[in-house]
Amino acid sequence: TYQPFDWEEYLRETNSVPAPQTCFKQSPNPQINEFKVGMKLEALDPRNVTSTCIATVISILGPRLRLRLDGSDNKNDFWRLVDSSEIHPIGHCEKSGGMLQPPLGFRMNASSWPMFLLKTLNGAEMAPSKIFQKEPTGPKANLFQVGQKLEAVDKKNPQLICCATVGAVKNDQIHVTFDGWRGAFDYWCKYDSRDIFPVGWCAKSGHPMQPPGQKNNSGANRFRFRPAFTAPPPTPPVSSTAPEIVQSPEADTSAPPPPPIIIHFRKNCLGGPLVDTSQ
Ligand code: MLZ
Repeated sequence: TYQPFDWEEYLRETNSVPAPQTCFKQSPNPQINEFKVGMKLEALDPRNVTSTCIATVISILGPRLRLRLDGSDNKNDFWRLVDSSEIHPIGHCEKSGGMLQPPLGFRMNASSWPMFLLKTLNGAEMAPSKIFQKEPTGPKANLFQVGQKLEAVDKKNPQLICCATVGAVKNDQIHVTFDGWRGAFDYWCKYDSRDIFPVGWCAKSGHPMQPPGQKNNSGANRFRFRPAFTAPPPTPPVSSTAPEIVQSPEADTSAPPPPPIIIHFRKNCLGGPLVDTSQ
């Protein structure tokens, strides 16, 4: 059985606080997902946002839809919330004076697009407009603070929503860092990104949540069990004697320094063919 992540315990362990709901462009109440696998809708092409394409629901996780553009391949699926402003019922584009476009990387000749579109929509199950939800209004300013916890989409594995921390705040952006993972997954996004959620969002909306990673070296696991105050690292001992002797990092600092090595030069001795005697 699926064990929901225990945020309360984790916040205690890490001595941290969640970013308040008011920071996010997310509905405070969970969105009901009435979409079904196979339904068709209109979606902006994520790789070319000026064009509206036909998309099919491939799978469903909580209030999120895994979408694939018709005529595209299966390597460019993307996820949208049921209250995304980037999805609409079929007919919306035409009503607003636009035309449905082939997706970037349309696998057929562009000239076959009109016929492809006709065949794609013929007899298709179209998502009814009543199941599309209105996008919430976001906050007017960046209210996030460094150290606050949140749940965030892993853009490299976009089906995953993971335990994260605000690592930095700059103007209208925040740096999303993933707890227990090396920086490779971290990213900057706008404060009103639809990919970030308040603590508890997954549990409320029936979406799985990824607990912190287990990586333990240097920067990783860096948000687990972080004490409230971290003492600065100890400074190396300062030697009062023999300032000329520089010790290697491995040297045992408790041992007395070795005696100096004395090298004698016999000035009038020819050193052999490899020794330059001109200096
Ligand atoms: N299987 C992947 C998942 C990484 C998920 C990280 N999320 C922040 C991996 O181990 O690389």
